Amino acid sequence: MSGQEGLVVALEANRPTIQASDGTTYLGLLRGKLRQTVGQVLVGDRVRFAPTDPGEAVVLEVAPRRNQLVRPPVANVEGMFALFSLVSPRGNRELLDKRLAIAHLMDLAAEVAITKVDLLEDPSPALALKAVYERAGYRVWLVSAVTLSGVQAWLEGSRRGIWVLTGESGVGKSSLIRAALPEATVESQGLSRIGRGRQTTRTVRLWPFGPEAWLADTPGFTQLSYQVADRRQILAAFPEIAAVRCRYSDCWHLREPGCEVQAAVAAGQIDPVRYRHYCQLLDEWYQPRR
Ligand SMILES: Nc1nc2c(ncn2[C@@H]2O[C@H](COP(=O)(O)OP(=O)(O)OP(=O)(O)O)[C@@H](O)[C@H]2O)c(=O)[nH]1
Ligand SMILES: [Mg+2]
Ligand SMILES: [Zn+2]
Repeated sequence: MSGQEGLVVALEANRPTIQASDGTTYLGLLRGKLRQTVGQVLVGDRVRFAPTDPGEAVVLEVAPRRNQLVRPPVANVEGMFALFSLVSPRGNRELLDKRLAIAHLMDLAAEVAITKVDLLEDPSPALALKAVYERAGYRVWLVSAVTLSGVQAWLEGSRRGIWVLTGESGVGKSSLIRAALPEATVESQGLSRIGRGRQTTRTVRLWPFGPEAWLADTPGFTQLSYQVADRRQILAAFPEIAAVRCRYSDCWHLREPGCEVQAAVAAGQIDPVRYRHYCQLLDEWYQPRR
């Protein structure tokens, strides 16, 4: 098929902004026939398009999606940065563990970033938290969008594809993007400041952060429920718990006597908060097929 290939980097009033591989952007139009077959285009869609008027293009084809998040609406997501702050406002560990579990269930790579470390008088709680998530198998970064400490190291983590920044409103997603990618400054502020006191992000937008790598600034990652038909999926989503060889092969590690996981929690080898969230999600997200 003719046309050029591009990536949908933004969507406003249902019109995609398409970026071609040479960096040129076009405001795209989806004709009725294509809209009937693919429905909506999403940020993250790979499309084939044909330029029409200067700066404008018509979408010819939308490539099949690897995956698709609903809230925020982004397609073809490769990984998730779960942002967490210990202060201003203090984050909720349950939401952090839910985000990481959802990443696993959706087959996304995941890393943790502890934000606003400039506000910590004592760094030890942040270091302790870092150790917990590293033991669980995640890369963990300590960053500040104010002093820029840790930002360069975080950026150099060599990743490909589309990565979403997730975390509660106010955790510092947009600030981290602005700190890491100064070229994102003007536009992201423009988008989020119109007529509002708070700078809450309202639209999804992709920013290049490496060769073939994109960061998505999204409004708060609100989809925090999930359903599994097999409880083993929940166990697998807590890698440090799944790694323990229990004496019973079919142990759920709840209250079974002699369970090695419970022993590891008691001995401080598994974080009790993570363990509690595992038990909770085993209940909350399990939906037996009828
Ligand atoms: N001291 C300090 N303040 C920060 C840091 N990062 C963000 N902030 C502040 O925290 C507030 C919220 O930051 P945002 O970047 O808008 O948060 P967000 O996650 O994008 O929030 P939503 O768009 O509402 O989801 C702003 O007032 C920032 O200035 C940081 O590293 N250090
Ligand atoms: Mg924001
Ligand atoms: Zn067990």
